[in-house]
Amino acid sequence: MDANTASVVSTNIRGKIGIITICNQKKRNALSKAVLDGICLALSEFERSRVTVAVLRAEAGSQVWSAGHDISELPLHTDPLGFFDPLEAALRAVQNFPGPVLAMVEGTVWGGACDLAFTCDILIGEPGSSFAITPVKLGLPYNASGIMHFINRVGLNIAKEMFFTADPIKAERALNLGILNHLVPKPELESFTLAMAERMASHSALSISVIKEQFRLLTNAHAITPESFEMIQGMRRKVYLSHDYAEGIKAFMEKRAPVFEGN
Ligand code: LCV
Repeated sequence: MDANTASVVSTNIRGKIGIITICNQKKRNALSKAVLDGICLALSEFERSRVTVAVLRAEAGSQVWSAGHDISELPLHTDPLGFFDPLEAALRAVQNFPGPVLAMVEGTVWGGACDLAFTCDILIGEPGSSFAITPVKLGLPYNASGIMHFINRVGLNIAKEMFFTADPIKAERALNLGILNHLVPKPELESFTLAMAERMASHSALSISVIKEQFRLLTNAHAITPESFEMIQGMRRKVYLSHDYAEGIKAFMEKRAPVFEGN
């Protein structure tokens, strides 16, 4: 990891368990390219080091697990969530890591960080955890793979509510909806998460890796015609080239409410 990445992501290996900590609190752990590259590099390092279970967390005491994509790095006039973009690469790195990735969620989760947490295999939260997906606040066209992550995690109705309202889902409801696997008191969050990681690490990593890959293939298996794919891309292009998207980013940077005109 280069100095820039290492300044916002730290890693720690304890036997077969690898811990990735996002430490960018001054920007509320926003997912900058450096953070996202750090997550990818950490997972690659874990694989080389024969780590079989990963934990993704923020620093202890964080009020915000992650504020989502670093808005200052969102590109204008091009797809902001392209296949090779840092967030998408990190989401695939989590899915392709050959072992469970546990999201240890302390604090609130926003936007692309919600997609990142939902892409993890297990989510463990504390009473201050909440989850919000927020493209409509920026006028941003989320992408099909990301929408599928939400449908797979919470089902169609709740996924639509999350996307159309951008409202945070708080911890208790997140547990009831199956977003959280477990909701534990904040002081127990780390010990509970690491104990589960230890149990997973004590089992056959080979068996787990093949079962995890089958989960990925089965949940991603949605036939879509080339024409439908091209229609999705065309619709999304209209949005990311729109006034609304440019206005959404500008408003955030100017710390004011956006004025969307629907074009
Ligand atoms: C850059 C930030 C950010 C940030 N980027 O602290 O979902 S999608 O499709 O939209 C996707 C593209 C995506 O993920 O977009 C980002 C979605 N995220 C959000 O909408 C959350 C934006 N952030 C917030 O609402 C607040 O920052 C929360 C509620 C997370 C925390 O509020 P709090 O009052 O504790 P501040 O807002 O004062 O933020 C502290 C510093 O972090 C920066 C923010 O600009 C501020 O910087 P300055 O100190 O330089 O003013 N920051 C926060 N989030 N996503 N920068």
